[in-house]
Amino acid sequence: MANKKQEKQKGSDYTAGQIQVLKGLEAVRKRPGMYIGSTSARGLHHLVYEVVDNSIDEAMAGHCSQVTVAVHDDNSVTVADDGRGIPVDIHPTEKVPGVELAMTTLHAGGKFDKSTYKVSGGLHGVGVSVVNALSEYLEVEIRRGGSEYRQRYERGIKAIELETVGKAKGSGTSVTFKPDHEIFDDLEYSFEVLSDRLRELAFLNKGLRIILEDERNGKVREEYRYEGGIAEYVEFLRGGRTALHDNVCYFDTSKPEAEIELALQYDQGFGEHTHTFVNNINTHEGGMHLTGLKAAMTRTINDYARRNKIFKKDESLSGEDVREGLTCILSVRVMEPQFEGQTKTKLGNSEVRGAVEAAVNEHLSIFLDENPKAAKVIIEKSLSASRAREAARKARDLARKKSALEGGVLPGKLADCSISDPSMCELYLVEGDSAGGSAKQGRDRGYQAILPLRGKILNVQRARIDRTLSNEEIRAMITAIGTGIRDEFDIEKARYHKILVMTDADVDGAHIRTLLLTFFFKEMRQLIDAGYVYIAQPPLYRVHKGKQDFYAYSEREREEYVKRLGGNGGDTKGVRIQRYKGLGEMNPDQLWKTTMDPETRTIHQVQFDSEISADRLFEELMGEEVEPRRKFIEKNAKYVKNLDV
Ligand code: 0RA
Repeated sequence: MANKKQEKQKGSDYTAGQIQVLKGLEAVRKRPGMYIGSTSARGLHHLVYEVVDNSIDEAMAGHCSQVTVAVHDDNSVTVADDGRGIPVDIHPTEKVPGVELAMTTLHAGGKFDKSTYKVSGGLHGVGVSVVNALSEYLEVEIRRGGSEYRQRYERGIKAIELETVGKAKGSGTSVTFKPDHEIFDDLEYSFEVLSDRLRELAFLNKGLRIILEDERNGKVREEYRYEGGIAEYVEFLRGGRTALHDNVCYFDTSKPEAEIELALQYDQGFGEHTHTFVNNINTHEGGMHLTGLKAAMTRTINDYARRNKIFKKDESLSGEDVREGLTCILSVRVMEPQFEGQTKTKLGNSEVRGAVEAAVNEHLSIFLDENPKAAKVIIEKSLSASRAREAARKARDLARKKSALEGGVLPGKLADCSISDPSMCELYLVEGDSAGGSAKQGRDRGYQAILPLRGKILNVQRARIDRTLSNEEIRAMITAIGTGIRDEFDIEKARYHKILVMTDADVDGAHIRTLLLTFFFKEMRQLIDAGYVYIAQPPLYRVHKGKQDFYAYSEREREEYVKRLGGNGGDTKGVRIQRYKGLGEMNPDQLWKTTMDPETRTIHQVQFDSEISADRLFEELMGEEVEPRRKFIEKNAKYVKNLDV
């Protein structure tokens, strides 16, 4: 009935309600960044998460056991679940089917059901209507009450009324959409990026089966389902690091303020890998739940050690001490989360702090009591961390005194630039003294500084802070950059707003590049977040004939240039190809043209899709295990692909 009536409504016959809808979705199309963050690859992937979130909400409410995400040949995506199906009955006041409200009204997500935790309504949580507005088309299929229904939209505007397709068994929702090329710069979905997030969602929602199908070039299908939930996530994230105790400390408890789930395990490494989630959203900036967790861990471990007379008289452990070598996931579910902070990933609900603190106090102390062997190694580990930290503090004080005496001089190897405005200045970190020499000659000394780095810098992933700071190459880098590291880091003190890593295009170069990025990631994260860190890509080949000279950055480019100069395949017709094995093979002029001149160079800004995948990647590349490092080139190729240009 209602549907028939709407079919006739055209032009000036629109009702006030529909005009509102059109205005709402038009606003989304005008300023998509406001709703999904950006229209780059990140925003594109966000569309999938937005739809998946709705299915996850259905799963969290206990009505859905499986979610399938399929990427089709044309980069359209289907998200299907076996939930209750979006309601199709006519809404009493809005006079349209429930599904139509969901597809056309901003923030309609939580309208139906207020008593459950919602992913949607969280971080971006703008609802599926935004996906609808930003898609060339969107089709929704619903199985519910014995029938199958269907509706279609084009750029947010209804193209086919809700219709009954036929009979159906069971229930569920399937949404297929094709991101609009008028909106997005890049329409290509990344299997890696999708699989990382979907796997994470499967870990966070114990028992939920999530399937990812990629129908593009050769079929790929992955299935994620973890009965152990975040306890399995912790083992997964620990990867190759050697555990200090076999069983993961895990608990799941429900309090009035929040549902709290925690998993943790210690390893022989020196890093801390704690990740916190609120309603499945990674709270990168931490917040109240993290504060509660840290307080409880420090207190419980100290209490246990004191009670069991493990300390020598006035020993005690700091928060940092008890978190060395820790892999930890804290996942909380909160009814009405308040997200704060720059990226809205900091939990503001103060009542959650106490709830988490009490739960962790209780359950961690039970774990320690029940696992005295684990308790003993954890405390020994923390005590050794405490001693190392004390040694590092002494070393730092000494270094500070020394540098005060020297008047904070810049490293001798640095060829600084003459301009002093950091926003105009660039620092090239160059592999090797000989390439460093060429770079010094070839550069524009006005705004380009060169710091040659000799040999391999220390692997910071495996070293403690005291050893990191005793490495000369690293100290030179820190002084040249000017920001300091860790807690003392101050972005305002950056002496350059572009820091470019320039290494050879070979395995060693890739290794050094990864070492440097690991260092930035571990010790100067904000430098990456600020967008100051770049990779300079040197050419792989010079293709020339007579006076014509080209530089190729890939095999494909090389072939293109060879063709352009009239050569092909075996017959090169006087076209000469030089393969560059290292930066040192280029003269200063060539180095300038190919890798340093802003007009012609190729540089990639370093960005991470997700903190967790970056953390895992560095661990794989730089951690204890040898095997992953043998596969270095493969992995590294994948890594560079993940960089946003
Ligand atoms: C609100 C109410 C009901 C289902 C849903 C939302 C729902 C939405 C989506 C979006 C994707 N998959 C979904 N599955 C379910 C049903 C309420 C009822 O049946 O009583």
